[in-house]
Amino acid sequence: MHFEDMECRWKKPWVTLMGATVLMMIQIFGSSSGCFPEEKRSLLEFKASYSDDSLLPSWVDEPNSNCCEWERVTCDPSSNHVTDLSLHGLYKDGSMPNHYGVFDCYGSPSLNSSLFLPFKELRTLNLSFNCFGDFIWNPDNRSTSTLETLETFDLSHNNLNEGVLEFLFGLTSLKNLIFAANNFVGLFPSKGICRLKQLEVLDLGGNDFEGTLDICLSNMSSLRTLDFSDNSLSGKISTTLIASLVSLEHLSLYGNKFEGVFSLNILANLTKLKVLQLGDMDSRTFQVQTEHPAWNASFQLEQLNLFSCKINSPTYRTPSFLSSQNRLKFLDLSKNNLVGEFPNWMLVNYTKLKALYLNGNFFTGNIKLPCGPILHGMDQLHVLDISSNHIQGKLPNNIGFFFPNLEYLDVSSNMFDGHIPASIGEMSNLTVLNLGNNSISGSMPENIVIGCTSLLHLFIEENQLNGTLLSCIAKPGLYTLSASRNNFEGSIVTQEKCQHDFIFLDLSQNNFSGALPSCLNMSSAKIIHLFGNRLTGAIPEGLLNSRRLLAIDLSDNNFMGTIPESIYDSESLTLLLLGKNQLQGNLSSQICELRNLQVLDLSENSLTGSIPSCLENLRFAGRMQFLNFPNIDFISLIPLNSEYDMFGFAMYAGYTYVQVTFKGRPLLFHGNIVELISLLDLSSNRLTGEIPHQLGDLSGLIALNLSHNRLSGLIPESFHKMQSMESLDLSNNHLSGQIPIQLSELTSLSHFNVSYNNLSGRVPNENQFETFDNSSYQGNPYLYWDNDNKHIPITPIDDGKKDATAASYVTVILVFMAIRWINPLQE
Ligand SMILES: *[C@@H]1O[C@H](CO)[C@@H](O)[C@H](O)[C@H]1NC(C)=O
Ligand SMILES: *[C@@H]1O[C@H](CO)[C@@H](O)[C@H](O)[C@H]1NC(C)=O
Ligand SMILES: *[C@@H]1O[C@H](CO)[C@@H](O)[C@H](O)[C@H]1NC(C)=O
Ligand SMILES: *[C@@H]1O[C@H](CO)[C@@H](O)[C@H](O)[C@H]1NC(C)=O
Ligand SMILES: *[C@@H]1O[C@H](CO)[C@@H](O)[C@H](O)[C@H]1NC(C)=O
Ligand SMILES: *[C@@H]1O[C@H](CO)[C@@H](O)[C@H](O)[C@H]1NC(C)=O
Ligand SMILES: *[C@@H]1O[C@H](CO)[C@@H](O)[C@H](O)[C@H]1NC(C)=O
Ligand SMILES: *[C@@H]1O[C@H](CO)[C@@H](O)[C@H](O)[C@H]1NC(C)=O
Ligand SMILES: *[C@@H]1O[C@H](CO)[C@@H](O)[C@H](O)[C@H]1NC(C)=O
Ligand SMILES: *[C@@H]1O[C@H](CO)[C@@H](O)[C@H](O)[C@H]1NC(C)=O
Ligand SMILES: *[C@@H]1O[C@H](CO)[C@@H](O)[C@H](O)[C@H]1NC(C)=O
Ligand SMILES: CC(=O)N[C@H]1CO[C@H](CO)[C@@H](O)[C@@H]1O
Repeated sequence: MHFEDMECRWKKPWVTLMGATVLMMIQIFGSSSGCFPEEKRSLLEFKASYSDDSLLPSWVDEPNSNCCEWERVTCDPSSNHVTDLSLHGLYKDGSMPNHYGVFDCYGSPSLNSSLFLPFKELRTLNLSFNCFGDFIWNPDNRSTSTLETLETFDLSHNNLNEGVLEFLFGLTSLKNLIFAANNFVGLFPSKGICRLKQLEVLDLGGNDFEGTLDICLSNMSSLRTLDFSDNSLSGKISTTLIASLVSLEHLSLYGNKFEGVFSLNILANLTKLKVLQLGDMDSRTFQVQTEHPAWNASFQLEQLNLFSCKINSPTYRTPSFLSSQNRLKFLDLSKNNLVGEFPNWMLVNYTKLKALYLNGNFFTGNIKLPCGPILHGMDQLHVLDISSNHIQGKLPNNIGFFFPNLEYLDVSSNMFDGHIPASIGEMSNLTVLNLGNNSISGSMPENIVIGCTSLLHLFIEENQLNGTLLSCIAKPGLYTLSASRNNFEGSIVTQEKCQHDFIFLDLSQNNFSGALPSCLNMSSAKIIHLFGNRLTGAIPEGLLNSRRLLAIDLSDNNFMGTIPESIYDSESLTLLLLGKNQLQGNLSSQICELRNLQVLDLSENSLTGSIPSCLENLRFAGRMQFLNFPNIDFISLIPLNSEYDMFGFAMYAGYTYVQVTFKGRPLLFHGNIVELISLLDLSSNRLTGEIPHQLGDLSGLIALNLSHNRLSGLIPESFHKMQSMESLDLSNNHLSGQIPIQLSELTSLSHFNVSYNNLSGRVPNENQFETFDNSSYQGNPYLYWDNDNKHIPITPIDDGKKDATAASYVTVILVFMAIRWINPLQE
């Protein structure tokens, strides 16, 4: 029988006859078995503050709807009062950072605290991850006993300011206060907070509080968790305070500006301590001392973070108390300059370890893993980072059997030699493998290509690997392949595998050869570096058909034919380097569609036609920083979201992106940031016609090289507007007329070359021009100087040398940065 039929039959006889009775019954049940009307009204008002109707569908404004049965609402079964509201993550974008790594809170509602005042028995209120920016409350209500039953209040991951803390005055039962990752600034509000003596959890991490860690906290004798990580607290960490918090299980103070020596002996009696995080202080003096005075730990840690703490300076010895900490699950001692033999014992004794970071130290010696009967050694370990040490020798052959569940392995920037162990192919959960910058030789084992089924990011650059890389490049699902500066050879791709998922592909400076198949399709790519190989044939349209392209470097190969049209759709393209090939055809004005170009190098080809005047529309923004690596950890350690675009953010934010915190989110970051200068190099082609005066509007351009072409006409006067110009090379053309006197306004100019043209008239000697010698002008017989003391007449001696100054500007400064967010595998 159909449900609707039943309902209809039920209604017909009863509604007319018993209408009054039914109404009465609804009223009776509404107050005894349903929820309280004022609580229900508040909830509906809360829902209404979101204009999103699809939100909280069970919360309906109907007389017989019991709000105790609504989603995210829990009531006390006997009193029918609401006790628990789990209203986290309601803002639709609030759970994922946006393109810029911050929570985009556009259009999020205000949080009206009055809505929660009617709840007489509310114990838990979770409003985290909601993007609340405004908190509305009435200060007159402070003294009235409101929410006096509230025990757990989670407002973390919103956009609120410190004004919210005043609201806490009335919350006398509060035990768990979790206000992490908001916009609280100013001095730590000890007056408010220290009244809450019964607090067990105090989490204000990821804000921007200043001042010292207030001693008044020592009155909180029940405190289990104290988290002030990622704020701006300074001064010495009060040892009296820490020693008095005898119930402490979790102490997080990393990412502040604390100063002075913090000696771990004061923790000796905190028997319950499980989590200790002190790393990454923005202060020159902060250091952690573990050996003096002598002490014995009465705790067994599960997490220890001492990232960048100058541990035991100046001896830099590995903390000895660690030998008894066998319950560790997470250990980060990275960036401490620790010396001595690599602590192989950690890989044996810490059987519960999930993540081990020992990178950025001076550990020496070899990696030794016990072999024999133990096949599966550390099967809990997911992350192992021992990069940037001085470790030598071979990677152990059994590494893949010993760490079968590794997801992240980074041994880069050591002195490893020998072959890549085939057993790495046993690590079927490995997503990131970084072997870069070692002395590893031999070929890429097929086992890895076949066995590492989860591999997304492979880094093997700067080694001595050889053989072909065909099957590796063809590996399905690989997002990152960084294999530059090896001795690989042979073809890159074949007809059999045309579709690739690469976001980052760097095969530069190897010995790859052959033509690329025309079927190639790399529609996800952001960065493609193939420079410095021996590739031939046409550049396939599909190599450059990704709309998301940011950087292309195909220079120094033997590519022929014309520049593929597909490239002109890549609106974000920042670097386009096709120099030193054999490209032909007219320089198309379509190039002007690449408005975001910062570096354009088409030099040393056979391009014809004239210079498009529309080039003035390009961005050429002076100096900027560019992330030359994908944010591998980001992609791998949080749920992969294909819409999430780290690059757009990193490109324009440069260093500031260090400050955009992901606030306690489990992120790690490694990146190479390249500083780029605006460069336009069209030299050594067959370009004809005049230099468009519109180029003068490229005021951010730092280097312009149009030399070795067939350009004629005048040097545009408008060039005096290129105020950032440091290098200008117009040599070896057919330019005539005078050198515009206005060019002497280019006060940053340090390299200037107009030699071998037909220029005439007076040579400017004002400002920078005083510093240029004859070599800038030779081969122009009709040029003369006012007072000819320092310049001898110019004789046309063509030594055939091509000026390389501008080219060397391309990528100047490599800044390596490693930023880490702590807690990646917190349970
Ligand atoms: C906040 O909620 C209270 C109680 O429902 C209401 O009276 C008040 O108008 C609201 N304030 C704002 C600014 O919406
Ligand atoms: C609040 O909700 C978030 C998101 O689900 C959760 O991570 C957090 O643990 C909750 N807070 C409390 C105190 O349970
Ligand atoms: C602890 O609380 C007591 C009683 O309220 C107060 O007298 C004392 O000053 C507090 N201690 C600190 C260190 O704030
Ligand atoms: C730890 O407890 C022992 C014994 O009670 C005591 O001697 C020592 O001073 C305490 N250490 C600290 C740092 O409080
Ligand atoms: C630490 O423990 C060892 C062995 O139990 C003991 O000999 C030593 O005196 C202790 N050190 C301190 C400072 O308590
Ligand atoms: C590692 O554990 C073994 C056996 O439990 C122990 O003998 C050894 O001292 C430990 N090594 C270190 C450095 O703590
Ligand atoms: C890989 O991960 C899955 C789930 O994430 C897990 O069940 C499995 O045990 C892990 N290890 C291996 C070797 O597959
Ligand atoms: C490569 O490793 C060496 C140490 O082995 C280090 O000095 C150098 O900075 C590393 N290079 C890069 C690019 O990381
Ligand atoms: C790779 O290099 C090794 C030496 O490291 C050499 O023995 C081997 O022949 C080379 N293989 C290829 C394919 O060039
Ligand atoms: C590159 O490969 C060719 C053969 O394809 C070989 O003749 C040449 O020596 C190789 N160059 C380098 C630098 O290994
Ligand atoms: C390239 O691949 C993308 C996505 O896989 C697809 O949408 C597109 O049609 C392909 N382009 C060509 C020319 O095959
Ligand atoms: C719940 C409660 O006490 N609300 C009071 C807050 O303050 C305003 C104005 O002072 C009162 O009108 C409310 O009753």
